[in-house]
Amino acid sequence: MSRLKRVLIVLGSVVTVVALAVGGLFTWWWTGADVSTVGKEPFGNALSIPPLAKSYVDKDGTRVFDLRMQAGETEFEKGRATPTWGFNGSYLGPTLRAERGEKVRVRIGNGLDEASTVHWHGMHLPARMDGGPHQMIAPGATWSPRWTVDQPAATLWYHPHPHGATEQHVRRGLAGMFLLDDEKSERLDLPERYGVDDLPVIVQDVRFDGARFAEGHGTMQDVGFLGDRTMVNGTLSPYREVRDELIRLRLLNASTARTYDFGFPDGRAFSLIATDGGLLERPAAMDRVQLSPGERAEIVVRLRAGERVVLRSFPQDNYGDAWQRRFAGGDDSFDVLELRAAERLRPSPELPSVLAESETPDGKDAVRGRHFDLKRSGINGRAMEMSRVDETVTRGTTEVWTVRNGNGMPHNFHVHDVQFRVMEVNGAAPPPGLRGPKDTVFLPNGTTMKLALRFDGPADPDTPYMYHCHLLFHEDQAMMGQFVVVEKGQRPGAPSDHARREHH
Ligand SMILES: [Cu+2]
Repeated sequence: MSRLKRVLIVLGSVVTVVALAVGGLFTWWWTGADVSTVGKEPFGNALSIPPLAKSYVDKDGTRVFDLRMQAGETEFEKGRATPTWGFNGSYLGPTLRAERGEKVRVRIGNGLDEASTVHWHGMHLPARMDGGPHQMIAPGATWSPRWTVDQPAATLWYHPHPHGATEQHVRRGLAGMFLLDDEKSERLDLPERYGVDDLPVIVQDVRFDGARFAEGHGTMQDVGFLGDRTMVNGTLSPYREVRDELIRLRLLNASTARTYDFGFPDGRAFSLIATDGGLLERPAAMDRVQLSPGERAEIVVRLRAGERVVLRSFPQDNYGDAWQRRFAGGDDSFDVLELRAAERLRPSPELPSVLAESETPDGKDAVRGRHFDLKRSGINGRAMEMSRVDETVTRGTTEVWTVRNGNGMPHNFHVHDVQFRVMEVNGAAPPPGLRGPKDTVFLPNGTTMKLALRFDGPADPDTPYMYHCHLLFHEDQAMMGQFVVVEKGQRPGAPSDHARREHH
């Protein structure tokens, strides 16, 4: 054999071995890239239920709550203390509850060593009370926003919104529910005993690095932080014993980047009764409900005596291309919460066939349209600027906003102050899960949505509300814009380019 031939054979085998190794590595990397806790959760921890926040009514009739942001430690697993943040405790916060028509005030003390804010996600309220990036609370300071609840019964929530640090502050544990009731909802025969047949279900994904929360974003995870297991209300591997035939789950996706598609392993149908901003006109039978970060859904599920049922999050076909599904969470699946039905269940009344009258606009009286192109680098080609007002809307008018994602990765879209109606998804009528009042919608790549929004003020040309992607990593990276509500003919003001510090 010539020397050249020998060299070529050796070279050929080296190339083959390298190709096989690379192929094998790729296969290993690809098949190992999805995360699943299905069938692996021992469900050994009783689900914690956030306490209802104490409040009192002061002499002018205002319901007053006290919240304090604080650092602490939480034992998610016995003997392992994780540094966390919480409201009035070490992790998450109490559930605030108020009625339509009530005046409320929340006194928020910042016991942390950095500034933050508290935003009332889904609440219709004056811009100065919204708790966005312009209403910073300095360490040691107190902020006391007040407003009158003027919207239907709903499952809302609260969380920090400091520009550039929202992902960190929420992931450390600053989040809680804010439930609203109204006269009509109170008369409905729905499961409504908090913590008994009406359960708050705050879902977050988490990853541990020893005792600490891991923070890093994995390779290819351009959506932001993705955990390898889930918690409900801060409880890992949770179970809940229940004693009623019908159980209402108030699902809140409080994760920073992960989208879930909730359902049950046996494919049983459940009734969707409410979306972000409150009750649907009538219950919708579904077997899956998809929630991106910030979205809520209230579902009612029927249980049989003695059974154990797992709330599961399934892989999502609509999440994006194969690459996005594999590396950015779409193929992942989680066993989230086990419901353990007692041997004898209290009978529940049938769900009402009519729940509420829609209060969201239908868009027919829209005075103008706007377009929003979602890109990770910014909305409509502009990165968030604290001092720039992007959109000016007139108080008392309805608009149609067309939101489009062609950015190759999943995004969502949240608008402060309003509950809107989804008019169209890619030119078609919205599916049942998007027919109720919404403040946040999921837009996988290639999605265009038309939304009808009504801005009922009050006008404040100097203080903007936000619209943004609620994947908090994207939001922090400036995928956010500002709008002000003005009186007809009024010009927008000039918001400060740095966050105003609130003091005592
Ligand atoms: Cu995004």
